[in-house]
Order: sequence, then C-alpha cells, then structure tokens
Amino acid sequence: MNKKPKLAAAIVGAALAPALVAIPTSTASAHGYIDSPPSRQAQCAQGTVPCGAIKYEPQSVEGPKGLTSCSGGNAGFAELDDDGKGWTATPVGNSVTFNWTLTAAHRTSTWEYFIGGNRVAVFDQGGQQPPSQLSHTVDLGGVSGKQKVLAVWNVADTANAFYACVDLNVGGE
Ligand SMILES: [Cu+2]
Repeated sequence: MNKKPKLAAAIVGAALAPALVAIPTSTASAHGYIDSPPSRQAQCAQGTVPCGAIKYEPQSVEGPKGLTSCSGGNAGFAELDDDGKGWTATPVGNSVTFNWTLTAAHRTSTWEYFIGGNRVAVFDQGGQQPPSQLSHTVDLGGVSGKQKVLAVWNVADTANAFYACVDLNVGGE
C-alpha cells in the first residue's frame, strides 16, 4: 500500500468536517413545537421571519414549568418574546386546531393554552407518552382580532415544559 489512499481519505475527511459542524445540534435533545398554525419558532424555521439560532431548533424552547414567556426564559431565543418582530398572524375562526410535531415524545402531564394570562384550554395526557404528531382543538372563548396564544407542553417526568407562542387574527378568516 502506498500513501495515496490515506491522502484521499484525509481530503474527504477535511471536506466533510465543516459540513458536520454546521449541522444543528438539536437532535441530541429534541423535543417539540407547534407547526400549525405556525408558531413563532415555526415561522423562524420556515424563514417567514429572520431569526437567530431558534431557526435551527424550533423544537427546543424548553424552560421551567410555570413561565409565561414565548422564549421559555432562554436568553438565546429572546427574539421570540418580541411582539413587534413582524410575526404573521394566522387568520382563524373562534375554534382553532393546534398541531404539534414532537421530535421526542416525552411523557406528558398536560397541555395548556393561554390568552392574555387566561387559560383557555387544558388537555390531560395522564403522564403517558404522546404520539409524535398530535392536535388539540381549542375554543378561544370569544376573543377577536390579533391575539397571542401561549401553548405549554408540561413534561411529566422532568421539571420542565416547552413553550410556543402562536399569533392569530381571530375572526379574520
Ligand atoms: Cu426533549
């Protein structure tokens, strides 16, 4: 054997290394988010709104239970808390079906939906593992116009929850 194969391997390795580094690190601690109607992190991931790191890992808005912020307290995702960032408000009626995509289906206690600090819906998962795709149909309770829904996925076996804000234009459909 001569050194040519090794050299070729080294070149291939050098070419691959930057690509590997560029792959988002989300899969190691993957979780979930609302993709429809598009949540703020979904709009980041879809390129609807220009965003930082959240666009690579919309499923990673995880924080302690009981928060009321769209970012789940993650400084790196603080732009999710910016109501003036130009989020698209999806036109809907008073009943809305929220669709979650879970990249890791953690055991779940509840799913909660809030508008303006009021809880408008709660779904009990009973500590069970949810499917990787699931939907909740929520009655918004008669609000109208531009509304921000805070959805919370409460994990059963950790102290954490996942947060997703969804901008809606109720009655605009
Ligand atoms: Cu997770």
